[in-house]
Amino acid sequence: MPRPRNDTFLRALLREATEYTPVWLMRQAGRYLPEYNETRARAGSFLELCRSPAFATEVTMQPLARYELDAAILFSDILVVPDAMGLGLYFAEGEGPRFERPLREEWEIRDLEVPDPYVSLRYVMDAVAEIRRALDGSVPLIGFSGSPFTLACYMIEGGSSEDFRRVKTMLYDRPDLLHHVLDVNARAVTAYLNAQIESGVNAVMIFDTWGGALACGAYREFSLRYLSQILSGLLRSREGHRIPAIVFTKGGGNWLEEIAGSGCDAVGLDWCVDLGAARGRIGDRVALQGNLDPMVLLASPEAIQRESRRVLDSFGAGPGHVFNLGHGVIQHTPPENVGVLVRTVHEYSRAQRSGGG
Ligand code: 1CP
Repeated sequence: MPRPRNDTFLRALLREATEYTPVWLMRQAGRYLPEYNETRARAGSFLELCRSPAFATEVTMQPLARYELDAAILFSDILVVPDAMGLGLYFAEGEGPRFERPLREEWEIRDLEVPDPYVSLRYVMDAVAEIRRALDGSVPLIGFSGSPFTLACYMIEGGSSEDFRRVKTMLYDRPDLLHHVLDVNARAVTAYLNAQIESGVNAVMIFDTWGGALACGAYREFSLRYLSQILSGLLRSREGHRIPAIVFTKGGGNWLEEIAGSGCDAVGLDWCVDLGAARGRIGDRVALQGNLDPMVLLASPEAIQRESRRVLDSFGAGPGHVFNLGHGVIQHTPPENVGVLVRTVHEYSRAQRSGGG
């Protein structure tokens, strides 16, 4: 498998020089795109999109047909892993994800097993192979997983939560039990990401969306430790090419040095940190990905240009930046605004490199 023709994203993750700053967006395929909603209606449901390699390929490719994005991201969801562990994922209309069998009893936790990704998540590996064929060597494909802690939040709460009270009660009352869940999750995520790598993804990203909800010491013990465990077990190259790993802890601004020391190649940043300051703290060790506030995409083209230039100026000259939002594209985003953003990032970062920015 040769490297993609446009490998700007991969080079930036490895802190190599690039002609411009590469850009992709979390949730670049999703409900803000009318063609996504059309495919989803045809598929019948969101889970059918994920479970059918043909539909997953179709929606993965949709944002790439519209915008000059520098990477594709596998269309799936972090919650397919606990589903493969037998928890029974479903989406109640308008309610977000839920599990039929959340972890409530100690025996349910003791019974958890690491799923074989080639068996119960075969459809994801088939999607990876089919997306690679559709991409035809154009841009890199990003594989992903949730972090052990973020997955545990959904597995223990039974769905989305505002306060994480069940998982936090377990953390303080029965840390041994939570550690058991996290260890199983870490082994499951390692096997799952390695299977994605063997199936053809060019980079991987771990979404630690709820790590930032933890108290300071608890973050180290219950999230970061398991991120490091995964990173030490990942296949880091395929056919002589490094497979970079990105860690994104939303709300992790306090712990950037420690995240950078977890063994990852790049750190994802939400919009609460100053990119230039983050670079000063860790940018000589890892690449940085982020960090525009997703709400900027609801504003005028002028505001989008101004705010995306501000992010590029904040990073400044030199390699090691992948432009992204600080979290996913929201549903209410006008699709043409994403085009404004992608064009601005490409044009302005080229000009920056030639001294005109
Ligand atoms: O109704 C629909 O069509 C479903 C909306 C949707 C989409 C488009 C969900 C349900 N998941 C996804 C896709 C998805 N999820 C991707 C696709 C690739 C991309 O284009 O980026 C990715 C990477 C995810 C990852 C994901 N799922 C995360 C981590 C990233 C993040 O956004 O923080 C989390 C927390 C989830 C859980 C989840 N799945 C779906 C929703 C609405 C949620 C969040 C629920 C909550 O707020 O707790």
